[in-house]
Amino acid sequence: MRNQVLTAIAAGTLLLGACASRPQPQEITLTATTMSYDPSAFEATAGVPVELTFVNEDALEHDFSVLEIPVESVSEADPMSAEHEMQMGAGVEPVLHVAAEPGATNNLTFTPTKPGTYEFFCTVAGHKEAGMVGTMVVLAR
Ligand SMILES: [Cu+2]
Repeated sequence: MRNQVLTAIAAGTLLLGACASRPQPQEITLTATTMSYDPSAFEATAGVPVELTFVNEDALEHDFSVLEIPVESVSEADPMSAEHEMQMGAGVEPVLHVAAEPGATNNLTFTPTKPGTYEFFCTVAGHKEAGMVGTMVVLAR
């Protein structure tokens, strides 16, 4: 009897341990204002899903793009943003991209897999040059 109780406790502890090791998504809200991002820098953790909420408070269309970054499980809530005009060289496709119309909000979920410092920017013509650029720091888990 006593052994059965101990076995049950041990199994319960194992289950708790399994739950604790699954990473909770990191929720990040990034706001586009007049030709800038707020915040202009944020941190993420490698191997932990990022749920990015992109809020456009400006009167112009904006996006959040990262050209090169090792990621997995990328999904964009509103695929309309894939169709918006990106002012990039032919054949250049950012790994991460989410756009929002003026006053709109869009979402992007992704899991960065490699620690490092990555630049994000707006692909609309002239916006990066006007200051729509920021830094995402991916920390080791
Ligand atoms: Cu922009």
